[in-house]
Amino acid sequence: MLKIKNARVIVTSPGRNFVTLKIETEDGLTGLGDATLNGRELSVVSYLTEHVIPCLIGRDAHQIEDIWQYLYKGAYWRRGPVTMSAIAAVDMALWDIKAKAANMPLYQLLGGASRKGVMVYGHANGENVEQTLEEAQKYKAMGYKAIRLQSGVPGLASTYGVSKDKMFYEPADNDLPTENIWSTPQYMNSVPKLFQAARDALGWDVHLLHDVHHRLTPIEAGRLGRDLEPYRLFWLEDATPAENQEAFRLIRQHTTTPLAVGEIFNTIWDCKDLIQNQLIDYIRATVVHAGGITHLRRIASFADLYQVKTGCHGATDLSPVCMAAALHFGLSVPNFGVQEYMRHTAETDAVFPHAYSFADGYMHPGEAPGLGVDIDEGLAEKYPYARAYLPVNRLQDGTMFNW
Ligand code: EZ4
Ligand code: CO
Repeated sequence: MLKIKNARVIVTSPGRNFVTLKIETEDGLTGLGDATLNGRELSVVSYLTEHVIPCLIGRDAHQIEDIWQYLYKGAYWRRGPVTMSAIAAVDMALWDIKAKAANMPLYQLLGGASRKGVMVYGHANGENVEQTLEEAQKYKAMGYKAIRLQSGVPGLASTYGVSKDKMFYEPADNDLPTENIWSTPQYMNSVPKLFQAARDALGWDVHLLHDVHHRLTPIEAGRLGRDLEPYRLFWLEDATPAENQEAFRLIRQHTTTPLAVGEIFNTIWDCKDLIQNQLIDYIRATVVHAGGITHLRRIASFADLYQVKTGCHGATDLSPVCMAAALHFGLSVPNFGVQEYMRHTAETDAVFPHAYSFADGYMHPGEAPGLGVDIDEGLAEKYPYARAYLPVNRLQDGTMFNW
């Protein structure tokens, strides 16, 4: 028995907000879990502090599955991003503790390494095609095997995925939501040109990815996928919103461009139909927003039956704690596809010292026992929480749209 003595939530903002759960056992072992929900951070803090932590004290930290079921079934109110991020944080922290108790890096407890490293993709973005490809060349030079390309759309003042601060793209940028303006026809015209130029400039040896960020209807997405077929994308991400999983059937009927979706999914129920009907190729659910390592493994096992691979979300709003968890998961899971990797700022890396590393396009979680991530609480205190929102998006006539 590894009795849980204490648990508390640490909020810090070294350039952006992060919520971290720290669990301590009576034997002095500690575990960390990421609980960051971008733009809605304090709702998870409150869920953990007011409702979850009191139920954890005195429990056996070794009983990860039972505690997961207790928090999921015991709340009565199932699923949803706030609940599942809170459960994820507990789950991550408990796996961290169990692996430290075993004196092993977590991936060893998950079945051991299935590969040498975790292939990651970086984000190249620019105001126009030329700038985007210049950025992509930098990623290629750093050894990346896979690169996501997002470019400004001619005629639109701003576009999802394009920022000034290239390595640390940060969408949650304001004390109140920033407003963007969107035009689907202008976007649809610009993307194939970007990828044609990209193949000319970068060649065919590098995987290229693109994120539509939920902005097309299924039939528009079918058209874009078809237009992009000559450029052999690794994947087309979030082509249409997925509340209606059936929507992806229409896209599938029109294109062989591989499809990825799921960074906003919270449970296996959000992707069950997509997976069992083979409507997608990559599932992007990630540790922090999909109920932790325990639940993500369940999603991945189910996906494996249908040859759907993993492609975990890994933007800067997922803390280094989640990044480490994703790397242990990615190193061990049989149906690994790719891992998104947006680098954190130096300030964030200093608050969360970690064992994981990048080399030649691959990441490795390292050999430190547990997740291999710590939090420097003294340093964390120096960066107080600052409210920040993701942008919103309107059509040119003012109609509220998907961001
Ligand atoms: O908009 O992480 O693929 N990555 C993405 C990200 C998400 C943010 C939301 O918090 O789509 O940029
Ligand atoms: Co995305």
